[in-house]
Amino acid sequence: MNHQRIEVDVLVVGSGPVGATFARTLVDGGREVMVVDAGPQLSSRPGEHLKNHLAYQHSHERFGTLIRGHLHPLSRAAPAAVPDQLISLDAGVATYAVGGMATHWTGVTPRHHPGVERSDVIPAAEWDALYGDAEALLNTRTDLTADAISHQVVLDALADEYAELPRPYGVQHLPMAAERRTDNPRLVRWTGADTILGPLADGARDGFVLREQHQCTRLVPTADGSRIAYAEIVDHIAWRTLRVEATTYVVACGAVLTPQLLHASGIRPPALGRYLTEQPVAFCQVVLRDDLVGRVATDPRFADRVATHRARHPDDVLPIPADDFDPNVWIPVSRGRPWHCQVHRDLPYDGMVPDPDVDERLVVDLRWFGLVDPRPENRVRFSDTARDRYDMPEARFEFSLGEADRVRQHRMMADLHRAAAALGPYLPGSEPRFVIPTLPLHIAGTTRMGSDPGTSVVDTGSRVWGVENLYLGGNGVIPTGTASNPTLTSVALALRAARGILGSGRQLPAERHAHEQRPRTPVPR
Ligand code: KBG
Repeated sequence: MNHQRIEVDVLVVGSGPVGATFARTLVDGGREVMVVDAGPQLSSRPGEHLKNHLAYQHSHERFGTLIRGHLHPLSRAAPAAVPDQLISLDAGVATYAVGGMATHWTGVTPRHHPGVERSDVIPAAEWDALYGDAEALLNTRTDLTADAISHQVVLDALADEYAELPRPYGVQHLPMAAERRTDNPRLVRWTGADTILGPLADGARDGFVLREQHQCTRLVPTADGSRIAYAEIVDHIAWRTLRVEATTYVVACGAVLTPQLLHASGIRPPALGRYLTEQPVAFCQVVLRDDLVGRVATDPRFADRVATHRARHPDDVLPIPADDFDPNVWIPVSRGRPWHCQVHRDLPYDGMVPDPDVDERLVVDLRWFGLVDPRPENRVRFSDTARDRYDMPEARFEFSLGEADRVRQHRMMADLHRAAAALGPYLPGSEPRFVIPTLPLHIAGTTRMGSDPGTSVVDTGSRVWGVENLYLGGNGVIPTGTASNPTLTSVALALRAARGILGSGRQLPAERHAHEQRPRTPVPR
């Protein structure tokens, strides 16, 4: 293996939505950025959502099969003597790919509830502005399926059932980072890291380079530990190591791989890997009730579409066109309801076999995500001896629910039953259950933000305590227990951190001095 030394302005490790947010913001602000990702680039436009390909647009099964191969186990599962029935965190998974998990995510991007989920280390007004900017970057919108027939049927039935919920916490459209194509509204363009990168993804801007299959294995601190001196990067394509010297380092490679890299680098603040949270998922599928389906035929909102469908398919007993979109309906977290309710068709869970006798147009998926309290004893631990497939410290999870967590999950399950009853009978084999192995993949808290270095890893600007040029991003930074999908919040926090980097005099005087004195090695594209 040969070696090469490279100097860059900012090194970003990880090219998922959060790494892309840092890159875009910093390049827009005049910094030069090199992004590295251990995984391969799977699309010609870097970091594109794989569901944008026609083959996967309309088959949850086929897409599920594809992405299962993209979920790499992080640890050898150590089965518990008495398995928990509500959640299991024996083995986590990570996506190694340019674009990270946004190559296959569902794009569900709700704001976190101000009192129940959101951290108060950031002022409320600032949260609102950050969320607005993050939504714009992710192209989050609520109109993806707003006009679909089954969406409106489900929305109306649940709105009737939950009539007591006050605005803005009632039944509503699910915010999704995805948009119907204008050239062909049958197709959806799902947001990927490429969406966030914008012109950077088209190679249309100087000052940006993205390197696939470049794995950062170590950040090497200066002798006093106050700064990162350089990063060691294994280039798996040319089989060489790079010594990358940057003025600023950002690590955003997921809630497990980010603390793993810090651990491998000997940067081990007391809270690293601790306060881990994950969301238990209560799940079931129902078959839409006959009376709800029957009303479609007489509903004036659907008259044209039903008539066209009947003319084309006179033998079809259902009034719903085959190309109607699945529902995407949301009941947000609110006080007294600390769970996120998502009615959304998605990949089948382990062991689920579709029943060919049930018409897919009638199947509705209900996923309720629960909140668990952050506790220091819930953690990912990294080995100093065992190595994973990427030759990094092997991860092991120590995670259990507290008593309050359990009570909350059972209340959530009762609520799932209530919602299901408003929509129809359970699909046989998909009666309500907690999903095991746990699959929202919303691990958070492992590099948490805070104002106390004893109980957090980064400060409120996402900078690692005591290391002046090292910033972290991703769900690991979220310090609170949450029930809603975390990506929007992580992107919001990344925006704040990147703006902080830009605003902090761009570079500290010592940095600028060192930086200016070194001859710049141009980074080859
Ligand atoms: O349904 C999805 C959901 O949208 C999500 O964010 C999570 O990652 O996985 C769920 C599947 O259980």
